[in-house]
Amino acid sequence: MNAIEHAASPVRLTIIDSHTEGEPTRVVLGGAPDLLEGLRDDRSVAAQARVLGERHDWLRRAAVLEPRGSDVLVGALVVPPSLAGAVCGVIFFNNVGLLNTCGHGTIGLAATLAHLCRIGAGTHLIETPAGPMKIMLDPGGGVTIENVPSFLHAMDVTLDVPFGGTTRRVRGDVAWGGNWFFLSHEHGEPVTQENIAGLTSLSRALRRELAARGVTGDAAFGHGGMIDHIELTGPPSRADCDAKNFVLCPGGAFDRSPCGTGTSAAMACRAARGLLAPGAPWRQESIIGSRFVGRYEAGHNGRIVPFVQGRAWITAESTLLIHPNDPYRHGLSLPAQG
Ligand code: PYC
Repeated sequence: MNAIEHAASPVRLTIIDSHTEGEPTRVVLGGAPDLLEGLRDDRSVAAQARVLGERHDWLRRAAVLEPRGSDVLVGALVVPPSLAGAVCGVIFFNNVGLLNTCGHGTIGLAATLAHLCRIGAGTHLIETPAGPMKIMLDPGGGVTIENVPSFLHAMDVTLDVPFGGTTRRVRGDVAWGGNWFFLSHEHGEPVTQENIAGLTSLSRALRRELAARGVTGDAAFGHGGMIDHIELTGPPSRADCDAKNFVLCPGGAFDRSPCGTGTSAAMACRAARGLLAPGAPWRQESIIGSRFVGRYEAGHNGRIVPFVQGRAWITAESTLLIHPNDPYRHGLSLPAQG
C-alpha cells in the first residue's frame, strides 16, 4: 500500500474558494463536526466558534494551513445560525486562529452563496461571532456588507519602536471594525508594493510594542481587546480612491484586499474626527491596487454602522481530503511569522 492507498477513508471537507479584490476566502460547506452538539441554551455562532476553537482546531488547520492552504487564506465555516431570519452563520479563521469577523471574507461568502443559488439579489442577514451582519447582493453581482457597529477607541497613541537600526516614532489610533486595529498615517513608510517588506517589518514592531505596553482595545470585544491588525495608510495611487492601505493580519500575511474590517475602522476614526460625514463615500485602495467603497450611517453611542462594497470571484469548487495516515493532514506546524 502506498501513501495514497490505505484502508481508512479520508475526512472530506467540501469547499468553495473565491477571492475578494485579490484576497482569498475558502468557504467550508460540508464535512465539519456538529458544533451544536453539547450546546444547550447558548446556540449562537459565538458559542459555536468557542467549540470550534477548543475542540476542533484540526479543521481550521487542515483547511487553511499548508499543504492545502497558505498564510494568506481566510477560512469561513458555514454553521447553523441562531438568529431568526439569518441565511447562515459563519465562523472565520486564518493561519493562527479564529477571526471575530472578516469583511473580505463576508463578500466572498456572499459570492459563494450566490454561486450556489442559496441567495439572490437583495438583502440577507448572516450571523458571525462578532454579531449580525447584512449582505446586499446587487443584480450585477457586486456585494455590499453592513458590518458590525464600529468605533474609535483611543486617539493619538504614540509608540516608539525599534526599526531599521534606530527608533521610529509612530502615532495612530486604536479602533474596532469587527477586529481590533492600530491605524496610522504618521508612520514614515511609503505605502507601496516595493516597500511591502518594510511595511511588514514596521507593522510587526508596532504589534509587539502594543502588546509589550499592554495597549488594547475594549476587552468586552473580540479576543479580549488584543490588537492583532495593523493598518498603515498613505496617499492613493488611483485617482478614484481617497487613501491606500497596508494591513498586517494576525498570522503575519498582509491583506491583498483593502480589508473590510480595516476600512470600517478607518471610517470610524475619520468620522470621530469630523473628517467623514455620514453617507459620504470612502474609497479605500489596497496595497495591490484593488478597491472597496465604504460609507457609514450614524449608529448608537457614537458608533458608526459601516457599509463596504466590493467584488468577489469564485476560483474553485473542490473537496479537501484529509487522510488519517497523512503526517501533515492537519497542516504544517511552521512557526507563525506574525
Ligand atoms: O477584510 O476584514 C477583512 C479582513 C480581515 C483579515 C483579512 N481580511
